This record gives sequence, C-alpha cells and structure tokens, in this order.
Amino acid sequence: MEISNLPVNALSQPVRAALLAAVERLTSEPELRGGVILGAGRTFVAGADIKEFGKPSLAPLLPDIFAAIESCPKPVVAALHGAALGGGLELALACDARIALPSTVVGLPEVTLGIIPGAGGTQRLPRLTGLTTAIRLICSGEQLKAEAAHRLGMLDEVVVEDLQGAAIAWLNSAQAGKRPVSAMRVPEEAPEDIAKAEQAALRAGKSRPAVVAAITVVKEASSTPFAEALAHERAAFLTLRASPEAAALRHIFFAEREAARLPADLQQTPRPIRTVAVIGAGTMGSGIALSALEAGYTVILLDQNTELLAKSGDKLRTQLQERAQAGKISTAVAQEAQARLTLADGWAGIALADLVIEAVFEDLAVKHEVFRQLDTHAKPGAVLATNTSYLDIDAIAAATKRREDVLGLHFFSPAHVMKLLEVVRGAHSASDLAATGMAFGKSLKKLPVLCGNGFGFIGNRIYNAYRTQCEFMLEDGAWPEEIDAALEAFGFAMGPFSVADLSGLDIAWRMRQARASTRDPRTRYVPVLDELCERGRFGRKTCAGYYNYADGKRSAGSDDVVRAIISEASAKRGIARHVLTTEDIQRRALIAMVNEAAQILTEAIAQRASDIDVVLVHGYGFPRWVGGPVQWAREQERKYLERDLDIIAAATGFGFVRGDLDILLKKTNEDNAS
Ligand code: TC6
Repeated sequence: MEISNLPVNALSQPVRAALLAAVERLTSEPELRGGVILGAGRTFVAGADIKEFGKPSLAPLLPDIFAAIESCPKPVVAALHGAALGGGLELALACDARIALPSTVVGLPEVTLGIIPGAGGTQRLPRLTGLTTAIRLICSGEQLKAEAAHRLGMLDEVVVEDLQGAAIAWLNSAQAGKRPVSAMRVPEEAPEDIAKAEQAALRAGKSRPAVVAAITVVKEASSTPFAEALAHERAAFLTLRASPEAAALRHIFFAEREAARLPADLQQTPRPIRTVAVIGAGTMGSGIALSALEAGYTVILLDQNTELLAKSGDKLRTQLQERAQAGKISTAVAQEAQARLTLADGWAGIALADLVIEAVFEDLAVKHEVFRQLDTHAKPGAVLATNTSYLDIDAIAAATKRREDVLGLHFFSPAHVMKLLEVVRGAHSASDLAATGMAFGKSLKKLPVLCGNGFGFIGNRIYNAYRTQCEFMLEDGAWPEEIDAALEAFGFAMGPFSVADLSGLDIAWRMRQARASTRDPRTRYVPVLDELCERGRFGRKTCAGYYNYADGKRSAGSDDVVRAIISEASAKRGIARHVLTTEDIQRRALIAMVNEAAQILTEAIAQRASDIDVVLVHGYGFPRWVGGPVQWAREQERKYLERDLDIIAAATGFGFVRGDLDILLKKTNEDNAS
C-alpha cells in the first residue's frame, strides 16, 4: 500500500478512505499474506491533514482505520522514510512492525498545534517506550532520528537501503505475525521518575492546555483499559482541536510557510552565492558568519580592529567545535567550516564575495563609509546587504553608485540562533534581490520575511509602537514591574522594560537622539528613558535601568530613583496617576501593535497580514499560542477593538494615526488555510 498525497502524504479524507479499503482487501483476500505501508515521494506521512482541522471530521476516521489494521488477521509493516509525524507515526504504531531508513525523523508534534495525538499515539507510544519517555516526547513534540527512535524501542529495524525489500523480508521472516502494540503492557517505572517527567514537561511546555491534557491521557496507558483510554484521548483531542489556541497555532504553522512566497513579479532566479563577506566582527557579525559557515558558505570576516577580529575568529572556531561536540553538526562539517573561514583586516579581502553583509555600528555616517568602500572593492553584481535594524535602506544605498545591488538583511540577535530574517527591499533594489535574499535566508535555515523599506521595517516598527504605549502607561500610573508582569501573564517571554534593560537602554537613547530633530514637539514624549540614561542607568550592563541588578538578579520592583523619575514625568504632564488593571495594560499594549500592523499593511511594508504575525512570534517573544497580533485581533469583538483604538488615540494625543482595521481583519486567500 503506497500512500501518495504529495508533497507530504497528509492523511486527507480520500487517503483515509483508500487506506481503509486497502486494509479491508488485505483482510478479505486469502491470497494476500501481509501488507507493507509505504509513502510515495520524499516522505512517509507528515500526519493528519491540518487543513481539515477547522472543518467537521469526515469518515473514515483514523482511529477506525488503525483498529482495522490491528484486527486484520495478517501482519502489516510500516516502511518509513522522510518523516513519520503525528498521525503518520500513529499509523506506524498501529502496524505490527516499523522499519525505517536512517534519515527518517519520527515524532508526535501535535502539542505544537495545540492538540494531542488523537488516534492512539498517547496509548501505543508508552507501551513501546515507557511512560517517562512518552511524556517527554509527546509533551515537547520532539522529533527523533531513526537510530535514536530505534534505541527507545519505537522502531523494530533501521536499514540503510532497500526499504521495501526489508519490509517484505520482515513479513517473510519467522518474527512475522500479529504483534499489536495495544496488546502490550507498559514497562514498569518508578512513580517518582514519572512524577519528575511530568513536572519537567509542564515546566518546558509552560503548562499549556495540550501539555496538561497529554500528561493525563498518557498516564492512563498504565492504569486504564486500552479502549477506555483511547476514548478519553479522542475526547481530549476533539476539545483541544476546537480551541482558539489550536486555531492560532495552525494559523502560525501556515503563516510560516506562506511567508516564504514572493509575489509573481519578484519570483526570479536568485543570484548565485558561494562566498559571503561579513563586515564587522562584533556579536552580530560573528553570529551571521557562524550561520553562513554552518550552511556551507565560504566566509570572509572583515574588521579593521585586528584584535577584535582575531578574537572573533578564535571564538568562531571554538563555537564550531562546541556545536560538533553537542551533536548539532558533524565533526567533519565543523572542521571543513573552519577551513572555509578567512579573516581580513583590509577592504581588498572582500573582492571575491558574492554577498557582503555589513553589521557595523548603527549610524548612517558609519554605514555610508562602509558602502563607499564596498562600491570600490566589491565585485560587480555582488549583493551589498545592510543588517540595519531601523535605518533607511535607500539613504544607505545613496552612498554607492550601485543602488540596485543594495538590500536589507536584518538578522536578530543571537544571529546563529534566531530564525527570523527580515529581507528589506529598497526603492532601487533590483527585482532579483528579493529572491536572492529569501533563498539565502532559507539556505541558513532561517525564516525570511519580505519587508518594504520604512522605519523599523515590520518588527521594530511594531515593537516601537508597543513600547511607546507602555511608556505612556508608565506616565499614566503603572510601574514598570506592573506592566512587565501583565504582559508576561499574557504570554510574552519578557515584559518590555525587562527587555529594554537586557538589550541596553543606550541603544534606544541613541535612536531617540538621532530622531530628535524630526520629532514634532506636539507629540507625546515620555522622557523617563532619557532621564535614566543621563544618570548612567543603561540597564543590566550598568546594574541599573528600569530595575536594579545590584545583587546580580533583577529587583522585584522598580527602585525609588526610578519611581521618582516616573512620578515627576507624570506631574509635568499634569497627570493624576491612576491604577491600570492587568487587562487595561494588556489591551492597550496589544491594540498599539494592532494599529501599527494595520498601518504597515496599508503602506505595503508587509506583503500580507500573516507575515506580521510570523515576525512578532519569531523575533519579539509574542506568544506563539496566541498566533501573533493579527490573529489576536481577529479573535476580538470589533466593538472592543474600536473602543481600545479610541483609548490609545486619546492617550497618544497629537499625531495619532488610526490604522485601517478592515484591511487587517480581512482574511485573505493565503491565510484562509488555517
Ligand atoms: C496530526 O497528525 C494529528 C493527528 C491526530 C489525528 C486524529 N497537513 O513544511 P513544508 C504542507 S497533526 C497539511 O514546507 P518541508 C505545508 O503547508 C499533524 N499540509 O515542507 C506545505 O504546503 P505549501 C502533525 C501539510 O519539506 C507543504 O506541505 N504533523 C502538512 O520543509 C510542504 O511542507 C506535523 O505537525 C500537514 N500535516 O517539511 C508535521 N504538513 O507547499 C507538519 C505539511 O502549500 N509538517 N503540509 O506551503 C512538517 O513538519 C513539515 O511539513 C515536514 C516537511 C517536516 C513534514
């Protein structure tokens, strides 16, 4: 039985119907002695069809098909290659044996979609691996390579070639016969080990509803009859599948894939890139260099500070070795990557580069100097990229005679870890540059998102609106710790003032100073950050910012100095400070993001609404389970969004620009999939 529903053989309704018919044929035709289930193309089965999840279930259902496989009197083997994920692995677990190629990945990633396995995975997996491993795997959604899965008992055999032949050989072997996993007993484990696994899973999974439900149901594998536990699993799966959290996670799953698509006029052949020059050996430049080395590029790291350059070169070599030791890359790749790294302290070093990425100090004059040098030293046709996070790409490009080769590639720190990459087109960027930037990003295993050129592109512009609103709330009556706590309770990885202290207040201070001359004095401006910086409070690095870090840890609350600065700002503006509830804080911060998102869409800085969600979730700690600010807005009642827009309009006063909610709330074809 070959499942063919390309590209990933998702178990859509026609696939399920055909699979059931094949099992029934195997059962009824006496000349058939056993069955092998294979996947066509590059993979076995990537799971249930996620596109069907928003709609009513259509028969036949997976649990019924899997029951038919188990009750079929003849043995059935699953032959795995590519990915056996979610419902795909559950299908394999319902078979009598699982044989895989070494490159196969297996896992139950359902929790990443806000659901639990709904076709026996929670009951069959622990019978093979034990409860503690099953809790760990199901609650994290971790995907394992075949050898690791084999060691845990999930697979019967790993073969290096002729998968189908190996599966048929198994059917012909002495061990062939019915071995339903559901008939096995869960291996004994100490209750305290199970409790530990449970606590670890809850911590790592932030106690999200799917994680909590998964633990309850998996534990039933050792205490409850199979059929009864299966019914509980199915009920929990159906409840979770209908939840807003699952809808949001499906939305972001499809949005991530959609973000990679370019409009028709930009779908061009990318320029070939083999050699990448990175200008600036600081943290950002080194992170970009590490990413490019791991992806197989020849890398030239250039810095005029020879001491910093040598240090960065040593650090990169160490990092490559460490990553090999941690199993993230092979030793061969690490050695070969070290050989592909060249350090250069003069501009002549970049002559061979197909792509140059500058990661120097965020100052237009400094960028101009770099781009003038690139004009002289980069080869014709080389892509000249800037890693600026908010400067105008066209203003940077103006320093060169080849504005058409200039592109923004905005990495996030640490650049070798963060997946997000904003690919920014300038007004003069050649039409093949977007495709080149996106292809380069994908080759680094990043999530590239196309952006138009405008202050802060997508991410920093929206974050700036959010942080400004939080500053207004500071002046209106909330303390930093109240705002941080409210937004962390909403699900942000960190509140805005903790983030500011971590990244350094001086960066924002410099940006404010750079923009001071263009600021209309009638706009509301909260001077608290400037005051803190004037007193040398730059955040964690100076042990003081919005909070105190005198004993190494963040103080629980803001100190008297900070409170006095904030109170003075309120008094100067004539504000009688008042209490803001957690909900007030959350809604004002969120609606500020939504309003900016609407403006960004109108200005075509973002191609599509769902790209905004991808940027905020991957670059700014926005809770994935909410799906991003656009998905959040779409879950709210329109009248409350309007009310909150009025509230932030009043709080902002002069200069408030109201975004067009219609453009944001309208579901387009590309995000209808979710
Ligand atoms: C489940 O199984 C629950 C079971 C309980 C049942 C009771 N459905 O990622 P790619 C599309 S829950 C529908 O770019 P890759 C994807 O949108 C599921 N569509 O490829 C894209 O479409 P586009 C548990 C799917 O080679 C195209 O296929 N399983 C599904 O980089 C190619 O995808 C998972 O969570 C799907 N299940 O990665 C696994 N999967 O071309 C989800 C993919 O129109 N899938 N598509 O944009 C993956 O992790 C990856 O797709 C991959 C392949 C690793 C299989």
